[in-house]
Amino acid sequence: MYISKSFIPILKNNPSEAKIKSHQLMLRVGMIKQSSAGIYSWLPLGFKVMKKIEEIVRQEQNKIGAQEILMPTIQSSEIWKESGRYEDYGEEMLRIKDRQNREMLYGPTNEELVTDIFRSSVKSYKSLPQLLYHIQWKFRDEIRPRFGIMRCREFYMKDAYSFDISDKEAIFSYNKFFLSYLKTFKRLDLTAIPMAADTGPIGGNLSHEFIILAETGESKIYTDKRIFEVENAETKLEENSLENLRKKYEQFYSVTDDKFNKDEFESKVSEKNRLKTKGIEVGHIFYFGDKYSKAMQASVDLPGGKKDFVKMGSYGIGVSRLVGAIIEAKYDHKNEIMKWPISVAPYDVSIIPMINKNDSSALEKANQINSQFIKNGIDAIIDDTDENFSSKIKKMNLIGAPYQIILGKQIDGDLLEFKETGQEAKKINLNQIIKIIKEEKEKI
Ligand code: P5A
Repeated sequence: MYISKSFIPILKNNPSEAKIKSHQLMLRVGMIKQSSAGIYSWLPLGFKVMKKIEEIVRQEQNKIGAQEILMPTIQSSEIWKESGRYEDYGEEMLRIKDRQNREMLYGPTNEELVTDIFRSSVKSYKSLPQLLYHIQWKFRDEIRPRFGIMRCREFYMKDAYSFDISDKEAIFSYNKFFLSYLKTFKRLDLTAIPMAADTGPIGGNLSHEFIILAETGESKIYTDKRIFEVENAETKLEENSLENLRKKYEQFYSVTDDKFNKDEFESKVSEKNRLKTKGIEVGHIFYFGDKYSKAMQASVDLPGGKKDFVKMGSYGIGVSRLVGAIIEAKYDHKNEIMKWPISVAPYDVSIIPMINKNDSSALEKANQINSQFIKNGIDAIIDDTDENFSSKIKKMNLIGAPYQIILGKQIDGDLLEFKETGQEAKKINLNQIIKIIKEEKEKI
């Protein structure tokens, strides 16, 4: 793709209204455009990254046996009245009336709607467990939307729901999501720490937030540093293995603000291991038993003829928030360089030829390289403009493809100036470059 033909509306300077890096960068390189307070359009660069994140989230949901559905954004108030949350949800819920004067709403979450779907078709314990998820826009009329897509009103969420016959089985489902979340965030090159959290308006008594450390995050966290060393590589999708994994994390004190207790923190964590910092909540999982199934009469036949309400949990990932969270985690402030993890990068590599009016040989070389890249499934962006070289490099450093090829005035035979964005350049040939990039992509 030529930069001159792409829809990447780059700003010369950082927009003054943006307070944190992710918001600044996303506006600066034209990943998003605000349409009204807390509501954004996603432009090609931002949309590409978000879709790649979505796909990784989807693959990891499918791996634990969750099935994808798609529920609508607009819901009827009736089911929310059944659960009792229509009043409770308050002003964060965007309420709408249709032409028949029926009360509708833009879904802030889907516990009610999925319970309604479940109860109308599943009648027997034999069909359990069921794990259903969808990836859909949500609307929450936040009082103070801020930091761009980090806390906005319309946002893209993966929300999953589990239905089980007993508490024991339901905790098994909960733990599957627990593992799946660790794996998902790892593929995004993020270290997300599960922390005991409050359940808020979703309800229940077991909940973990998945937090990535960032000074600009909105969640205050208190944790034992040793939690960062917990490994999950050996965990199997079996009840005991998953239970052990959760215990490995839970042995270390690690909570968000709402659960914080100073005495407990100081008695459980030695001074050298105490970490009090801030983070970004990228995922949140809940177990709430029969809170919704009882209120909405979602029961199944048990062996022996009795009936019982199904035990449910719900599991959210902020897919759109993750775009900003990755920037907060990866942006190099000192050198003003963004380097996206290759798993979600908008382009794999940028090609930066030096072009002037009477010499287009570097651009021709860029085209030749790109045709080899296309054959090898490598997605490149070429700066085909005749801007000065240093501003071209600055621009590509912000766009953040993880690799760069610099084509200066002289090209040294087969050797090309190739670098990992932000690192030292080295001279290697095109086949070696293709090999490096392909190997990195295969690791995704
Ligand atoms: C779990 C799935 C729920 O809504 N119901 C369905 C449960 N949980 S949650 O914690 O409230 O949200 C899940 C994740 O969505 C992201 N998120 C947001 N992203 C951007 N702007 C917002 N205003 C916003 N609110 C929530 C977070 O990543 C959160 O973990």
